[in-house]
Amino acid sequence: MTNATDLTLGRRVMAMIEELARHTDEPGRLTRLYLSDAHRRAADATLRLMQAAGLNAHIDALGSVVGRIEGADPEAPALLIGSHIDSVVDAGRYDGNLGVVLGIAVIEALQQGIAPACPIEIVAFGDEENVRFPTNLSTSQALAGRFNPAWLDGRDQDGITLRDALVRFGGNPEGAAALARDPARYRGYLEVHIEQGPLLEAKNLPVGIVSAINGITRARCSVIGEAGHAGTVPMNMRRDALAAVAEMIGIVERAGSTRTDTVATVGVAQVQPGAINVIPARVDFTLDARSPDDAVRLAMVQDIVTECQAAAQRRGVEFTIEPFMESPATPMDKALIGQLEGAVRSLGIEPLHLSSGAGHDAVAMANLCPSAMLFVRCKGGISHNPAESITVEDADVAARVLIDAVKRIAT
Ligand code: HGY
Ligand code: MN
Ligand code: MN
Repeated sequence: MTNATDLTLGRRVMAMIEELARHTDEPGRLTRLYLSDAHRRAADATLRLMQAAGLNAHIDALGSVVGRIEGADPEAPALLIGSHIDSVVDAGRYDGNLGVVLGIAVIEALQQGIAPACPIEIVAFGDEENVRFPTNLSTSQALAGRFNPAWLDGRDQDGITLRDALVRFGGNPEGAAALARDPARYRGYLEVHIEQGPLLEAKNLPVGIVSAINGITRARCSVIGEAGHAGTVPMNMRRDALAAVAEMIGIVERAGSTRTDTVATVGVAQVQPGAINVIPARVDFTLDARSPDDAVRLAMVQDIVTECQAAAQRRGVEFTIEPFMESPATPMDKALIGQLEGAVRSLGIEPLHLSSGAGHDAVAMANLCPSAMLFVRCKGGISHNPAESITVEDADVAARVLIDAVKRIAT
Protein backbone atom coordinates (compact mmCIF):
# COMPACT_ATOMS: atom_id res chain seq x y z
CA MET A 1 0.00 0.00 0.00
CA THR A 2 2.07 2.99 1.04
CA ASN A 3 5.53 2.73 2.57
CA ALA A 4 5.53 3.70 6.23
CA THR A 5 6.95 7.16 6.97
CA ASP A 6 7.68 9.01 10.17
CA LEU A 7 4.42 10.91 9.71
CA THR A 8 6.25 14.23 10.09
CA LEU A 9 4.13 15.77 7.33
CA GLY A 10 0.90 14.36 8.76
CA ARG A 11 1.70 15.63 12.22
CA ARG A 12 2.51 19.09 10.84
CA VAL A 13 -0.82 19.16 9.00
CA MET A 14 -2.77 18.13 12.11
CA ALA A 15 -0.93 20.75 14.21
CA MET A 16 -1.94 23.51 11.79
CA ILE A 17 -5.54 22.22 11.79
CA GLU A 18 -5.57 22.57 15.59
CA GLU A 19 -4.09 26.07 15.32
CA LEU A 20 -6.94 27.21 13.06
CA ALA A 21 -9.64 25.30 14.99
CA ARG A 22 -9.11 27.63 17.95
CA HIS A 23 -10.74 30.52 16.06
CA THR A 24 -14.51 30.33 16.55
CA ASP A 25 -17.33 32.80 17.06
CA GLU A 26 -19.06 30.44 19.48
CA PRO A 27 -17.07 29.16 22.48
CA GLY A 28 -17.45 25.39 22.81
CA ARG A 29 -18.14 24.76 19.12
CA LEU A 30 -16.61 25.73 15.78
CA THR A 31 -18.58 28.40 13.93
CA ARG A 32 -16.59 30.73 11.67
CA LEU A 33 -18.84 32.57 9.24
CA TYR A 34 -17.51 34.76 6.44
CA LEU A 35 -16.17 38.13 7.73
CA SER A 36 -16.84 37.30 11.37
CA ASP A 37 -14.32 38.11 14.11
CA ALA A 38 -13.27 34.44 14.14
CA HIS A 39 -12.76 34.55 10.37
CA ARG A 40 -10.50 37.57 10.83
CA ARG A 41 -8.49 35.78 13.56
CA ALA A 42 -8.22 32.63 11.44
CA ALA A 43 -7.18 34.70 8.41
CA ASP A 44 -4.47 36.41 10.46
CA ALA A 45 -3.28 33.01 11.75
CA THR A 46 -3.22 31.64 8.20
CA LEU A 47 -1.25 34.71 7.08
CA ARG A 48 1.34 34.01 9.78
CA LEU A 49 1.59 30.34 8.79
CA MET A 50 2.05 31.29 5.12
CA GLN A 51 4.71 33.88 5.92
CA ALA A 52 6.57 31.45 8.22
CA ALA A 53 6.58 28.96 5.33
CA GLY A 54 8.35 31.52 3.14
CA LEU A 55 5.31 32.69 1.16
CA ASN A 56 4.85 36.34 0.25
CA ALA A 57 1.36 36.61 1.74
CA HIS A 58 -1.44 39.15 2.17
CA ILE A 59 -5.18 39.30 2.90
CA ASP A 60 -7.03 40.47 -0.21
CA ALA A 61 -9.91 42.94 -0.56
CA LEU A 62 -12.56 40.26 0.06
CA GLY A 63 -10.78 38.60 2.99
CA SER A 64 -9.03 35.70 1.23
CA VAL A 65 -5.50 34.96 2.41
CA VAL A 66 -3.15 34.64 -0.56
CA GLY A 67 0.47 33.48 -0.39
CA ARG A 68 2.87 33.25 -3.34
CA ILE A 69 6.31 31.74 -3.82
CA GLU A 70 8.22 32.45 -6.99
CA GLY A 71 9.54 29.51 -8.93
CA ALA A 72 12.75 29.02 -10.86
CA ASP A 73 10.94 30.73 -13.74
CA PRO A 74 8.87 33.56 -12.21
CA GLU A 75 7.23 34.20 -15.58
CA ALA A 76 5.86 30.64 -15.86
CA PRO A 77 2.10 30.23 -15.27
CA ALA A 78 1.53 29.63 -11.57
CA LEU A 79 -0.07 26.66 -9.84
CA LEU A 80 -2.84 27.54 -7.37
CA ILE A 81 -3.52 25.37 -4.31
CA GLY A 82 -6.28 26.22 -1.90
CA SER A 83 -9.59 25.75 -0.15
CA HIS A 84 -11.63 27.70 2.40
CA ILE A 85 -11.38 28.65 6.09
CA ASP A 86 -14.97 29.72 6.64
CA SER A 87 -17.23 27.11 8.24
CA VAL A 88 -20.86 26.19 8.75
CA VAL A 89 -22.47 26.45 12.22
CA ASP A 90 -21.13 23.90 14.77
CA ALA A 91 -18.71 22.66 12.12
CA GLY A 92 -15.98 20.11 11.84
CA ARG A 93 -12.41 21.38 11.80
CA TYR A 94 -11.24 19.75 8.54
CA ASP A 95 -13.84 21.00 6.00
CA GLY A 96 -11.89 23.54 3.94
CA ASN A 97 -9.09 24.11 6.45
CA LEU A 98 -7.41 20.82 5.48
CA GLY A 99 -6.83 21.98 1.90
CA VAL A 100 -5.30 25.23 3.07
CA VAL A 101 -2.89 23.78 5.63
CA LEU A 102 -1.89 21.00 3.21
CA GLY A 103 -0.89 23.68 0.71
CA ILE A 104 1.22 25.40 3.36
CA ALA A 105 2.78 22.06 4.43
CA VAL A 106 3.76 21.36 0.82
CA ILE A 107 5.50 24.74 0.57
CA GLU A 108 7.34 24.03 3.85
CA ALA A 109 8.44 20.65 2.45
CA LEU A 110 9.53 22.12 -0.90
CA GLN A 111 11.51 24.79 0.89
CA GLN A 112 13.64 21.97 2.26
CA GLY A 113 14.94 21.17 -1.17
CA ILE A 114 14.27 22.36 -4.71
CA ALA A 115 12.39 25.56 -5.54
CA PRO A 116 9.38 24.74 -7.73
CA ALA A 117 9.86 25.30 -11.45
CA CYS A 118 6.86 27.68 -11.51
CA PRO A 119 5.31 30.10 -9.01
CA ILE A 120 2.87 28.54 -6.53
CA GLU A 121 0.01 30.41 -4.86
CA ILE A 122 -1.77 29.12 -1.75
CA VAL A 123 -5.25 30.59 -1.17
CA ALA A 124 -7.51 30.45 1.88
CA PHE A 125 -10.94 31.52 0.57
CA GLY A 126 -13.44 33.02 3.00
CA ASP A 127 -16.95 32.53 1.57
CA GLU A 128 -17.27 28.96 0.34
CA GLU A 129 -20.09 27.89 2.64
CA ASN A 130 -22.29 30.87 1.70
CA VAL A 131 -24.03 30.39 5.05
CA ARG A 132 -24.05 34.02 6.20
CA PHE A 133 -24.86 35.97 3.01
CA PRO A 134 -26.87 35.02 -0.14
CA THR A 135 -23.74 34.61 -2.26
CA ASN A 136 -22.21 31.91 -4.44
CA LEU A 137 -18.52 31.20 -3.76
CA SER A 138 -17.93 34.97 -3.82
CA THR A 139 -14.24 35.05 -2.80
CA SER A 140 -13.09 32.39 -5.29
CA GLN A 141 -15.40 33.66 -8.05
CA ALA A 142 -13.64 37.02 -7.59
CA LEU A 143 -10.31 35.46 -8.60
CA ALA A 144 -12.08 33.97 -11.63
CA GLY A 145 -13.34 37.44 -12.58
CA ARG A 146 -16.95 36.57 -11.77
CA PHE A 147 -17.64 38.57 -8.61
CA ASN A 148 -21.25 39.82 -8.67
CA PRO A 149 -21.36 43.38 -7.19
CA ALA A 150 -24.96 42.73 -6.11
CA TRP A 151 -23.56 40.35 -3.51
CA LEU A 152 -22.26 43.38 -1.59
CA ASP A 153 -25.86 44.40 -0.81
CA GLY A 154 -26.91 40.96 0.44
CA ARG A 155 -27.85 40.88 4.11
CA ASP A 156 -27.24 38.32 6.86
CA GLN A 157 -29.95 37.30 9.32
CA ASP A 158 -29.16 40.36 11.46
CA GLY A 159 -29.67 42.67 8.47
CA ILE A 160 -25.95 43.46 8.10
CA THR A 161 -24.87 43.89 4.46
CA LEU A 162 -21.82 42.07 3.11
CA ARG A 163 -20.41 45.50 2.22
CA ASP A 164 -20.61 46.73 5.84
CA ALA A 165 -19.26 43.46 7.24
CA LEU A 166 -16.37 43.61 4.77
CA VAL A 167 -15.42 47.15 5.81
CA ARG A 168 -15.59 46.11 9.49
CA PHE A 169 -13.37 43.09 8.68
CA GLY A 170 -10.78 45.41 7.13
CA GLY A 171 -11.61 44.54 3.52
CA ASN A 172 -12.38 46.80 0.58
CA PRO A 173 -15.72 46.38 -1.24
CA GLU A 174 -14.47 48.48 -4.15
CA GLY A 175 -11.45 46.20 -4.57
CA ALA A 176 -13.36 43.07 -5.61
CA ALA A 177 -13.13 43.52 -9.37
CA ALA A 178 -9.37 44.03 -9.25
CA LEU A 179 -8.91 40.53 -7.75
CA ALA A 180 -9.66 38.93 -11.11
CA ARG A 181 -6.69 36.85 -12.27
CA ASP A 182 -5.37 36.58 -15.84
CA PRO A 183 -6.11 32.97 -16.94
CA ALA A 184 -2.88 32.97 -18.95
CA ARG A 185 -0.93 33.33 -15.70
CA TYR A 186 -2.29 30.10 -14.16
CA ARG A 187 -1.65 26.50 -15.15
CA GLY A 188 -4.14 24.99 -12.73
CA TYR A 189 -5.87 24.85 -9.37
CA LEU A 190 -5.62 21.92 -6.95
CA GLU A 191 -7.88 21.51 -3.93
CA VAL A 192 -7.55 18.80 -1.31
CA HIS A 193 -10.71 18.32 0.75
CA ILE A 194 -12.25 15.73 3.04
CA GLU A 195 -14.66 13.50 1.11
CA GLN A 196 -17.60 14.33 3.39
CA GLY A 197 -19.01 10.96 2.33
CA PRO A 198 -18.53 7.24 3.11
CA LEU A 199 -17.00 5.83 -0.11
CA LEU A 200 -13.25 6.01 0.61
CA GLU A 201 -13.76 4.49 4.05
CA ALA A 202 -15.89 1.72 2.51
CA LYS A 203 -13.16 1.05 -0.06
CA ASN A 204 -10.44 1.29 2.61
CA LEU A 205 -8.65 4.02 0.64
CA PRO A 206 -6.96 7.06 2.21
CA VAL A 207 -7.49 9.31 -0.84
CA GLY A 208 -9.56 9.49 -4.03
CA ILE A 209 -9.75 11.70 -7.13
CA VAL A 210 -12.81 13.86 -7.83
CA SER A 211 -14.34 13.34 -11.28
CA ALA A 212 -17.02 16.08 -11.07
CA ILE A 213 -18.82 18.33 -8.57
CA ASN A 214 -22.61 18.26 -8.34
CA GLY A 215 -24.67 21.31 -9.29
CA ILE A 216 -26.50 23.24 -6.55
CA THR A 217 -29.59 25.46 -6.39
CA ARG A 218 -30.01 27.45 -3.18
CA ALA A 219 -32.94 29.72 -2.37
CA ARG A 220 -34.44 31.73 0.46
CA CYS A 221 -38.20 31.05 0.82
CA SER A 222 -40.98 32.63 2.86
CA VAL A 223 -44.54 31.71 3.78
CA ILE A 224 -46.82 34.43 5.11
CA GLY A 225 -50.06 33.43 6.87
CA GLU A 226 -51.87 35.12 9.73
CA ALA A 227 -51.11 35.24 13.44
CA GLY A 228 -53.99 34.24 15.66
CA HIS A 229 -54.95 32.98 19.09
CA ALA A 230 -53.99 29.29 19.34
CA GLY A 231 -56.95 28.72 21.65
CA THR A 232 -59.75 30.42 19.82
CA VAL A 233 -59.27 30.20 16.04
CA PRO A 234 -61.01 27.06 14.68
CA MET A 235 -58.68 24.76 12.72
CA ASN A 236 -60.57 25.28 9.45
CA MET A 237 -60.24 29.05 9.70
CA ARG A 238 -56.50 29.29 10.16
CA ARG A 239 -53.75 30.52 7.80
CA ASP A 240 -50.99 28.77 9.74
CA ALA A 241 -47.62 29.54 8.11
CA LEU A 242 -45.74 26.78 9.94
CA ALA A 243 -48.29 24.08 9.13
CA ALA A 244 -47.95 25.13 5.47
CA VAL A 245 -44.14 24.92 5.65
CA ALA A 246 -44.38 21.50 7.30
CA GLU A 247 -46.26 20.32 4.18
CA MET A 248 -43.66 22.03 1.96
CA ILE A 249 -40.76 20.35 3.76
CA GLY A 250 -42.45 17.03 2.89
CA ILE A 251 -42.67 18.17 -0.74
CA VAL A 252 -38.92 18.97 -0.73
CA GLU A 253 -38.02 15.63 0.87
CA ARG A 254 -40.12 13.65 -1.64
CA ALA A 255 -38.69 15.58 -4.61
CA GLY A 256 -35.11 14.95 -3.47
CA SER A 257 -35.88 11.25 -2.97
CA THR A 258 -37.28 10.54 -6.44
CA ARG A 259 -33.79 9.62 -7.77
CA THR A 260 -30.76 8.11 -6.07
CA ASP A 261 -28.46 10.88 -7.33
CA THR A 262 -30.49 13.91 -6.22
CA VAL A 263 -30.84 15.53 -2.80
CA ALA A 264 -33.02 18.37 -1.49
CA THR A 265 -32.85 19.90 1.97
CA VAL A 266 -34.55 22.52 4.14
CA GLY A 267 -31.73 23.45 6.51
CA VAL A 268 -33.06 26.61 8.16
CA ALA A 269 -36.57 27.62 9.30
CA GLN A 270 -37.30 30.75 11.34
CA VAL A 271 -40.81 31.06 12.78
CA GLN A 272 -42.49 34.37 13.66
CA PRO A 273 -43.68 35.47 16.12
CA GLY A 274 -42.56 32.21 17.78
CA ALA A 275 -44.83 31.95 20.83
CA ILE A 276 -46.45 28.80 22.14
CA ASN A 277 -49.98 30.17 22.01
CA VAL A 278 -49.80 32.09 18.72
CA ILE A 279 -50.60 30.60 15.32
CA PRO A 280 -47.39 31.19 13.28
CA ALA A 281 -47.75 34.21 11.00
CA ARG A 282 -44.54 33.83 8.97
CA VAL A 283 -41.82 31.28 8.30
CA ASP A 284 -38.56 32.03 6.45
CA PHE A 285 -36.79 28.88 5.29
CA THR A 286 -34.08 27.74 2.90
CA LEU A 287 -33.90 25.27 0.01
CA ASP A 288 -30.73 23.44 -1.09
CA ALA A 289 -31.22 21.12 -4.10
CA ARG A 290 -28.47 19.18 -5.90
CA SER A 291 -27.81 16.80 -8.76
CA PRO A 292 -24.89 15.78 -10.98
CA ASP A 293 -27.17 16.65 -13.93
CA ASP A 294 -28.21 20.31 -14.30
CA ALA A 295 -31.40 19.55 -16.26
CA VAL A 296 -32.50 17.10 -13.57
CA ARG A 297 -31.74 19.63 -10.83
CA LEU A 298 -33.65 22.47 -12.52
CA ALA A 299 -36.65 20.19 -13.18
CA MET A 300 -36.62 19.04 -9.54
CA VAL A 301 -36.61 22.64 -8.30
CA GLN A 302 -39.45 23.55 -10.67
CA ASP A 303 -41.51 20.61 -9.35
CA ILE A 304 -40.87 21.76 -5.77
CA VAL A 305 -41.94 25.34 -6.58
CA THR A 306 -45.11 24.21 -8.41
CA GLU A 307 -46.19 21.93 -5.56
CA CYS A 308 -45.42 24.53 -2.89
CA GLN A 309 -47.44 27.15 -4.77
CA ALA A 310 -50.41 24.73 -4.94
CA ALA A 311 -50.12 23.99 -1.21
CA ALA A 312 -49.97 27.73 -0.43
CA GLN A 313 -53.07 28.38 -2.51
CA ARG A 314 -55.02 25.59 -0.78
CA ARG A 315 -54.04 26.99 2.60
CA GLY A 316 -54.63 30.65 1.78
CA VAL A 317 -51.01 31.63 2.57
CA GLU A 318 -48.45 33.49 0.45
CA PHE A 319 -45.35 31.55 -0.75
CA THR A 320 -42.29 33.30 -2.18
CA ILE A 321 -38.96 31.84 -3.31
CA GLU A 322 -35.77 33.80 -4.07
CA PRO A 323 -33.01 31.66 -5.65
CA PHE A 324 -29.55 33.09 -4.88
CA MET A 325 -27.25 30.32 -6.07
CA GLU A 326 -27.25 28.41 -9.33
CA SER A 327 -23.97 26.49 -9.30
CA PRO A 328 -23.55 24.23 -12.36
CA ALA A 329 -22.38 20.62 -12.24
CA THR A 330 -18.64 20.96 -12.88
CA PRO A 331 -16.36 18.25 -14.33
CA MET A 332 -12.75 18.36 -13.15
CA ASP A 333 -9.88 18.78 -15.63
CA LYS A 334 -8.85 15.51 -17.27
CA ALA A 335 -5.15 16.38 -17.60
CA LEU A 336 -4.86 17.38 -13.93
CA ILE A 337 -6.79 14.24 -12.97
CA GLY A 338 -4.12 12.30 -14.85
CA GLN A 339 -1.38 14.06 -12.86
CA LEU A 340 -3.20 13.27 -9.60
CA GLU A 341 -3.52 9.62 -10.70
CA GLY A 342 0.23 9.45 -11.22
CA ALA A 343 0.85 10.97 -7.80
CA VAL A 344 -1.60 8.61 -6.07
CA ARG A 345 -0.08 5.60 -7.84
CA SER A 346 3.44 6.74 -6.85
CA LEU A 347 2.41 5.92 -3.26
CA GLY A 348 1.21 2.48 -4.31
CA ILE A 349 -2.47 3.45 -4.04
CA GLU A 350 -5.02 2.51 -6.71
CA PRO A 351 -6.73 5.78 -7.80
CA LEU A 352 -10.50 5.72 -7.19
CA HIS A 353 -12.57 8.31 -9.06
CA LEU A 354 -15.63 9.66 -7.27
CA SER A 355 -18.08 12.54 -7.73
CA SER A 356 -18.60 15.25 -5.12
CA GLY A 357 -22.08 15.81 -3.64
CA ALA A 358 -20.61 18.81 -1.82
CA GLY A 359 -19.82 22.09 -3.52
CA HIS A 360 -16.29 23.49 -3.47
CA ASP A 361 -14.27 26.55 -4.48
CA ALA A 362 -12.98 24.37 -7.34
CA VAL A 363 -16.32 25.06 -9.07
CA ALA A 364 -15.42 28.76 -9.19
CA MET A 365 -11.75 28.20 -9.97
CA ALA A 366 -12.70 26.03 -12.96
CA ASN A 367 -13.86 29.35 -14.49
CA LEU A 368 -10.26 30.59 -14.26
CA CYS A 369 -8.06 27.60 -15.04
CA PRO A 370 -7.99 23.77 -15.18
CA SER A 371 -9.05 22.53 -11.73
CA ALA A 372 -8.90 19.22 -9.90
CA MET A 373 -9.55 17.86 -6.41
CA LEU A 374 -8.14 15.14 -4.20
CA PHE A 375 -10.49 13.73 -1.53
CA VAL A 376 -9.27 12.48 1.84
CA ARG A 377 -11.10 9.76 3.76
CA CYS A 378 -13.07 11.01 6.76
CA LYS A 379 -14.44 8.86 9.58
CA GLY A 380 -17.95 7.63 8.84
CA GLY A 381 -18.17 10.18 6.01
CA ILE A 382 -19.31 12.61 8.69
CA SER A 383 -19.01 16.34 7.95
CA HIS A 384 -20.73 19.63 8.80
CA ASN A 385 -20.61 18.10 12.26
CA PRO A 386 -18.06 18.46 15.08
CA ALA A 387 -17.50 14.68 14.88
CA GLU A 388 -15.75 15.21 11.51
CA SER A 389 -12.31 13.54 11.69
CA ILE A 390 -9.37 12.18 9.69
CA THR A 391 -6.27 10.23 10.78
CA VAL A 392 -2.73 11.58 10.91
CA GLU A 393 -1.74 8.73 8.58
CA ASP A 394 -4.25 9.88 5.94
CA ALA A 395 -3.13 13.48 6.39
CA ASP A 396 0.43 12.27 5.75
CA VAL A 397 -0.61 10.37 2.62
CA ALA A 398 -2.52 13.41 1.30
CA ALA A 399 0.53 15.64 1.86
CA ARG A 400 2.84 13.23 0.03
CA VAL A 401 0.40 12.85 -2.87
CA LEU A 402 0.13 16.64 -3.12
CA ILE A 403 3.92 17.10 -3.08
CA ASP A 404 4.28 14.52 -5.85
CA ALA A 405 1.46 16.14 -7.86
CA VAL A 406 3.04 19.59 -7.49
CA LYS A 407 6.36 18.25 -8.77
CA ARG A 408 4.58 16.70 -11.76
CA ILE A 409 2.55 19.84 -12.57
CA ALA A 410 5.06 22.54 -11.69
CA THR A 411 7.64 21.35 -14.16
O1 HGY B 1 -22.62 22.91 0.99
C1 HGY B 1 -21.62 22.46 0.45
O2 HGY B 1 -21.69 21.63 -0.42
C2 HGY B 1 -20.26 22.95 0.86
O3 HGY B 1 -19.94 22.41 2.10
N1 HGY B 1 -20.26 24.38 0.91
MN1 MN C 1 -15.80 22.60 2.15
MN1 MN D 1 -18.76 22.64 3.90
